[in-house]
Amino acid sequence: MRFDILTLFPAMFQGPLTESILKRAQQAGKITIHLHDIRDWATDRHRTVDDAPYGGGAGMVMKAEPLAAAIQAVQAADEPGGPVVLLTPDGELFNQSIARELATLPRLILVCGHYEGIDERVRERLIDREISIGDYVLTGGELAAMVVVDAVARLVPGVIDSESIVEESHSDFLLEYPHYTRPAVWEGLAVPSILLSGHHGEIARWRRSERLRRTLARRPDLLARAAAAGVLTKADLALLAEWGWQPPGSGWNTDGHE
Ligand code: 4G0
Repeated sequence: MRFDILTLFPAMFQGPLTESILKRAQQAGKITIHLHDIRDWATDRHRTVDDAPYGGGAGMVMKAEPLAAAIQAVQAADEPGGPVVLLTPDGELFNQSIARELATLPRLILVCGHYEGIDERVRERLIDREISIGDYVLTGGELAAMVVVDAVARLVPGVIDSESIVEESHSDFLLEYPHYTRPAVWEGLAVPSILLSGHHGEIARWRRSERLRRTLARRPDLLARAAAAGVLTKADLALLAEWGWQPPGSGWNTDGHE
């Protein structure tokens, strides 16, 4: 898969993209990441990329011409084309299912906005999709683009061990069970004895109940989705009922009224 990143600060990407798994994936030819400095498409002496907003107000807006020229040049530079995605707090909330969808594409073109955003006409004409990594504002789209590249790249076949992808948190709405490695006792804290027992059936049941316990405590919203998706077994539901949890919206009102 090919990633193109349009940014005013290409140097910000040295680090996250040149270390560890993303580095290996690039060396192995599973992914390529192409950085493009939007300022290279500015035409005036000062290489201007932003300007004051029409109508007044705080901050600056990314100018249409350099940004549009950059997007069009990068899109045309190679086959196949790919969707042009703007990272913005106004976008659709990024999640694992969007990451899976994007990982099926041959190419993704990511645009990192700065200042108060980009000229609306570029958004209208050239942006295919707008993604937000969460409900907070960053100084630019770069960190958001890195998050998207990382989450998508690891799903590209051959980038990481495929077993870790199926088993991971969020693929089946339950949080992960707790993990332990040696030593068996650290600072007086023992590893749960079941994990040292060698009883594989009991270990699997313990891990399942820990996943349910954690999801109930931290993300009851996910538990409701797991129930709705039908991924909870009778044993799961019995355990959850012991803890006082009932699938929401399952119908009967038990408060004695209506
Ligand atoms: C475009 C993404 C880009 C518009 C980018 C800001 C947070 C995210 C930027 C704006 C970003 C995110 C309208 C402020 C750059 N901040 N949550 N900052 N506006 O994904």
